[in-house]
Amino acid sequence: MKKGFIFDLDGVIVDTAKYHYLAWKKLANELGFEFTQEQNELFKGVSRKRCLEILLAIGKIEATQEQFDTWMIEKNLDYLEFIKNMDESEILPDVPKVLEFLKERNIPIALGSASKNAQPILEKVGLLSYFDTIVDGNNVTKAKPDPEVFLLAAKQLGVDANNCVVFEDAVAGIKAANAAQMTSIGIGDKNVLNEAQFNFIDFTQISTDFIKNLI
Ligand code: B16
Ligand code: MG
Repeated sequence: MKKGFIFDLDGVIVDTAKYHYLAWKKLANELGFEFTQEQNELFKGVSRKRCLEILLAIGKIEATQEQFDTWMIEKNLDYLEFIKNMDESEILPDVPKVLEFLKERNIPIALGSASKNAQPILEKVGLLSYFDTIVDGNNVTKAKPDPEVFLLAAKQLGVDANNCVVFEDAVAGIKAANAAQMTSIGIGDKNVLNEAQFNFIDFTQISTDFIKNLI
């Protein structure tokens, strides 16, 4: 039985949430309201468009389509500026160890992210070559919790969905993995990610024996 492994990006491989937060906060402040780290939790795994809708609801701001489009672009330009100098030091602990372990065993690896900036981020941190395919916000029409992103990743890996394992840090991502009939592994707070089949605080807690059992 051929197995496949799918990794989310933000919160699993790198912590880009802090840069998304800075960019959204800058926009909120320009529009005249505060945006807190706590509110930023709602944005994890959520598409850029949906994030702006939530942000404007928080600020009680009504936007024309033109303003909405301008603010989407502005936020992304600021985000790109914040991530400009990202490098391998921003990879979350033990992620390369797990990728290497899978690679040595010829296990197909995919990225399954909501971000439209996924590929340049993987390049910046030097992990791009580990991935056999990348499915991100540029390739899907339905956002997580819809399983589209993971089903497409499985298809591109040539692996049956029920033989795929997904690492996710967002509730919507765990729901998407479960809806795709995949093995869902929550990375982060197990009380938040309580729908995941397995939970770990981060990759340092995942043993090679655990991965071997999944293969
Ligand atoms: P972009 P993930 C998600 O990444 C982030 O968690 C989420 O906060 C962000 O809004 C989304 O990507 C879109 O990102 O603006 O770069 O297209 O966790 O799915 O890897
Ligand atoms: Mg994530």
